[in-house]
Amino acid sequence: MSNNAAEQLQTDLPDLTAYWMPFTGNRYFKQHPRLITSAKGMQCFTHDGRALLDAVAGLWCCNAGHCHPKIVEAIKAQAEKLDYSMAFQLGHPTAFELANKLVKMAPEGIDYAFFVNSGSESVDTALKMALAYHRLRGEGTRTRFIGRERGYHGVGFGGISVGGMSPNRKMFGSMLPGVDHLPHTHDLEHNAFSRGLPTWGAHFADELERIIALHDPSNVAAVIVEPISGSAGVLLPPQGYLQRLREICDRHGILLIFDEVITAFGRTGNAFGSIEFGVTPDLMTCAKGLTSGTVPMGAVLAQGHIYDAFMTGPDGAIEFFHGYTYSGHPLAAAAGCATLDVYESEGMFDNARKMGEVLADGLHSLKGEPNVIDVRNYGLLGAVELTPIDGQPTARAMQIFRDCYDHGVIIRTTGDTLAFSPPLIIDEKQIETIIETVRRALRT
Ligand code: PXG
Ligand code: PLP
Repeated sequence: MSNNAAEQLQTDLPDLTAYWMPFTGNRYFKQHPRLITSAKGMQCFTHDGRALLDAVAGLWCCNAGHCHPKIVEAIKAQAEKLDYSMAFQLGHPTAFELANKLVKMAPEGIDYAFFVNSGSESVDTALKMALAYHRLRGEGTRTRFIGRERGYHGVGFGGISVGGMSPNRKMFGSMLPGVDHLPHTHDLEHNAFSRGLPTWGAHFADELERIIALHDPSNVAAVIVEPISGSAGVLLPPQGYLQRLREICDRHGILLIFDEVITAFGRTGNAFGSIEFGVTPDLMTCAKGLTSGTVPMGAVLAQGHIYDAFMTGPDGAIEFFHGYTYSGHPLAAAAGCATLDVYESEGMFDNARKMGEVLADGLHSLKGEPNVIDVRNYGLLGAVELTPIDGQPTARAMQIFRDCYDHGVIIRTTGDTLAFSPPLIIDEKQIETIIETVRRALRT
């Protein structure tokens, strides 16, 4: 593109003043705007006419690639037919269709889907379900939750309370009472550069016994963890760890909630992390890839015994006083149905598994590059951890992010970790481009 054309595009920028951007350095951004104006497949196109390879699938969500024609078509058709219908006491067919498709895809024993609009809402909904479940069964003293350090469960008050990301918590007072946290499972000394799940560290799960004993099991409602922590930098569960959490919860009548907002819909090479790891939670949250990021939507998936506990009052009475104006929104439901269909018809989970190996090879080949202190991978998820610059945490990773952006690749950073979670449609050549762009940036 000529300089003139690029300048022309620059002047087409909207006024950036009024929008208070989420999780963004607003002042820096508005001086150095990076706007995506269109996207297709693996690529995003910027306001100044550049094409970028998307190594994060938007924000871990566009699993089917951007603007998949079948998903776009389904949204258009739904918008023309039914824009919205009352979500409480009335229904519409597409939401039921999506719930059926979802529970078919979910692990054995998960039979019900409750719709929400985001991962954060799915977490708050699951926590409320857990509290009400125990109360309905006459165990109303079970009100405590156990989350995990470095867990990310969205930004609702429930989610930040059980979550373990300090910056997301520190400004917001005491949050939900009665929450405790497991230790995270990240250990560079024993597990640096593990390929796939680390073999060392299942004993981190035993901390749960200690925490439960401290509070007494009769006071504990649920344990919530991500099968793989995504947002904190792709922290993997040691082999056997999730199984041990399940066993301990079962022993004490405590519900296990898996937050699968990132790990669901092919990220691990399987439909859900819980299927991949062979551990079925009582409740499971999901969002993001449910509609491939096209229309906001999340869901809580529940085992039959949870749903059944609610279905006990008089006929016609509301069983769960909870829901959102846009629960099961027609456009989101149509997008979800089309998305689950293309995952299946185009073999995207299989591709994710296959390409996951290529991504793992590529990422682990970065061992030995300047400042690389760990590489982690599972399925189409990966992370490269860097030594922080003295006194300037996060600055090194931000430098790499900006360098990659300038050289045509969008990556994600969290702390001083680079994170990778590309659309499931990625091919070998695109993975190579990502790896070599990162390698170049690390050497700069
Ligand atoms: N749970 C998990 C496990 C998540 O990863 C949420 C809940 C919240 O979802 P919503 O849709 O409310 O954002 C998430 C979201 C990042 C990043 O940079 C991660 C998320 C969202 C935005 C950025 O790692 N995860
Ligand atoms: N605030 C007010 C005043 C409302 O009327 C509603 C919904 O009716 C909400 C918040 C919640 O909105 P939503 O259902 O979209 O979460």
